[in-house]
Amino acid sequence: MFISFSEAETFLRNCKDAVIITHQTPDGDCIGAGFGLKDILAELGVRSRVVCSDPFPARYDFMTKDGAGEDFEPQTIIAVDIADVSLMGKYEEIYGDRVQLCIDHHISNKDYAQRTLLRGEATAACEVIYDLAKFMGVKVTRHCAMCLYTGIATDSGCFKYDCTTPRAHEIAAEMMRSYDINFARINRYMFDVKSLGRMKLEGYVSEIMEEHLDGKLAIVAVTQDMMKELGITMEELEGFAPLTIQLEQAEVGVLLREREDGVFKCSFRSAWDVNVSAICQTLGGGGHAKAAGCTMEGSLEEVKATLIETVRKALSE
Ligand SMILES: [Mn+2]
Repeated sequence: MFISFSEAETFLRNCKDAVIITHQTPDGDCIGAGFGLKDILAELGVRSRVVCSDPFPARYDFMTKDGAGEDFEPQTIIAVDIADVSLMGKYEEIYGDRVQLCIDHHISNKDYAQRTLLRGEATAACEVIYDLAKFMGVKVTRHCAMCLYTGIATDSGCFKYDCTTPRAHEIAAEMMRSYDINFARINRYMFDVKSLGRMKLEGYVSEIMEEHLDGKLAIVAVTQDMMKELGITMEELEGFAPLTIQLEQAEVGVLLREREDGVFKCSFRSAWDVNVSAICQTLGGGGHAKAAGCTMEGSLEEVKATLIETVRKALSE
């Protein structure tokens, strides 16, 4: 059931001992939303714990370093930035069928929770959470502001993607003005700093990038063997998807990453008009019109063939 800000406020003011679930392969938005909401709940006197099926990458330490929270038996189950229960990873089995509140910004949200606060037009889940905190009149601490800023900055590609709302800029301005956050440092760590392995991989990725469908589809496929050879992890590859649509002519770009179990995680990007969320939905995934994803099974060649055919159909529509 979709709910309003005031219904979400009533729920949060009356909850206790909350677990906040973030999605697997965590990014800046779900971590920022998780830890930002944890700070807001602390202001309300509610203790909470942030959980994730995968470890939080080191570059997000400034948000996570005070700890994910105490160990207690949760009485409240909250999900942030999670459109579908399957994205909870191992927490799907533990909490998936009893999520009491989901706060999200994905239009594709499956409404799996008892209550869903969804703002499909928001840049990031962090934008929804900031507006909720303002609506509730809850104090936003500097740490909370840094978390929420990070989610908005990362989901908007540093305020560059088409999904960036005027509100995202207004919130960023408020963050600078009122909370003295170190936005330049945050953005340096989110967008510029990379490992030597990753820098080398960028060169490699350019080399292995393929053009299909008269250059309208760019594919980069990275297998487990390649990751091992270059000493790079799945998480370090996060953020490579946008590189695919830097290619001149490309309308759709896909980054394929082979997981340890052999399944391919496919991250789609659209340069302009093609709705990649619709494409991913036909493949069992989802997301936004310009950034979406799915998983695909089979050999690399089979996966690529299916992918090319699916995108070819979408382009001819
Ligand atoms: Mn998000």
